[in-house]
Amino acid sequence: MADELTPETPDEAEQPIKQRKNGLYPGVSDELADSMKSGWADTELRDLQPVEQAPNAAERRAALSRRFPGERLVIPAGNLKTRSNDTEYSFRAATEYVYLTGDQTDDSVLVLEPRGGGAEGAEGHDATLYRLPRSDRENGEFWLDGMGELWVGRRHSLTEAEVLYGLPCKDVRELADALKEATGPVRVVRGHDAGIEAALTDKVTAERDEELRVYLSEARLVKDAFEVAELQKAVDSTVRGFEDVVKVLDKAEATSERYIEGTFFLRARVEGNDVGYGSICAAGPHACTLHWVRNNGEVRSGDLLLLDAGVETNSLYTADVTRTLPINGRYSDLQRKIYDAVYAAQEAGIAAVKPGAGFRDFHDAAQRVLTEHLVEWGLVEGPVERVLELGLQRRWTLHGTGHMLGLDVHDCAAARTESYVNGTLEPGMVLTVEPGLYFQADDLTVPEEYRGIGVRIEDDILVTSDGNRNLSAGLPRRSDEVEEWMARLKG
Ligand SMILES: [Mn+2]
Repeated sequence: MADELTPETPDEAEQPIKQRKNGLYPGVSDELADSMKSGWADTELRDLQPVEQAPNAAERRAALSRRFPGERLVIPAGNLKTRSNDTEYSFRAATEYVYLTGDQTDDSVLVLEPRGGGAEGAEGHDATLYRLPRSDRENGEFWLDGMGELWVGRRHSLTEAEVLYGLPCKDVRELADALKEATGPVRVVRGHDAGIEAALTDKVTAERDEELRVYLSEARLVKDAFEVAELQKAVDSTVRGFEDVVKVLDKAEATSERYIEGTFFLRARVEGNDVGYGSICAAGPHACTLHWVRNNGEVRSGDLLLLDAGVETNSLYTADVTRTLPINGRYSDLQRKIYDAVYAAQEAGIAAVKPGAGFRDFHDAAQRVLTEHLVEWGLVEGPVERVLELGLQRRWTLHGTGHMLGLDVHDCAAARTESYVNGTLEPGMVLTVEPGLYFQADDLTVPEEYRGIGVRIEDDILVTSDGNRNLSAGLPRRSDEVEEWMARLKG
């Protein structure tokens, strides 16, 4: 083994790709190779405690086990993705894997094995976490392999991971072969680990795998106490990130929207894992581009800034908040008129969020208020009922009024229509309420002064037993309160 990894005469073609791609000098003497095998302290961590959400993850696995009795279930964390040449994007574990384990380690795979080989009468599953062990010092992989710990950082040993996640752990490098040999029904969460999927290619069907994905999406519709607390943390960091942005608007005016993106990102990286999605830092007419993430535009006094951004916590729960701010601290009359209409629509939407209400109700409530204003302003011919029936308001309202929020910003996206869009709100659901009005810069159907104005207000709302709680109430929403808040921050 050592000879293959430490050739005296470098033969590039014979070397593992990962070894070459980190640019390690391949000529390694036997003496150096021997030296690198020993002289390292024992660093095993022996006083670890389970991660906070380990009991929650165990309950989720138990529910999953009940839904798919007798079947082998394979849930990969995913692998690093190449950005360019030999650099990779920062890793973000698959939501399904995180939800069921509390772990975020790349190349790991959770497997639920039916007890008794799935035989009639056997109940439940045994869960195993397959993951990369610590790098071997004997064969040199820890410093000669691109995935070695010397390059990428220390990993938890399998024993440490067993304590952290409350699951037996095995070497993931044995998993593909084991899956190829295994018999019986099996399902895999697709789209995260091509190697694992290749090992299962003859044993799975798209339809059955989709049922697993749908189940794991619907299971996340109602959040537990840990998840609600994490979402509140994400929102609280996001509030601070918005305050950071207000304080540097003069610097953004001197540079570009990128200054806003960078400022918010700093808060996200210091207090959390990352931003939960690309920050939309849309000044002036860019506010009318719904997913404006180029963020390379000018920031001008007198324009609005639509900032749609969310911090993702270290446990990977994300906020999703939007404020539309006057860059100079004060809305113009027309900006305020449009802003106040969106605010009224959001108020109506939030009021419709309560247990037992339909998921569509808050959307309908907000759309009605927006439409009433559009008719009142003479932008579309009434009556309001006719406009709503034909959906004519959508030229300016553009998108749905909200979505579930959690580990994914658009959480539970694979849930069936009957359990989500046509479903009923329950305590523990967390969703956004985010109406908007957008007048495109080239929209000849509206008066010229409207053109290039876009307003969205978005908050993160928890359904409670008697109504709802606005998790992002820490950020002012009413136009006069936004102005006061900005004045205070700008000092
Ligand atoms: Mn949103």
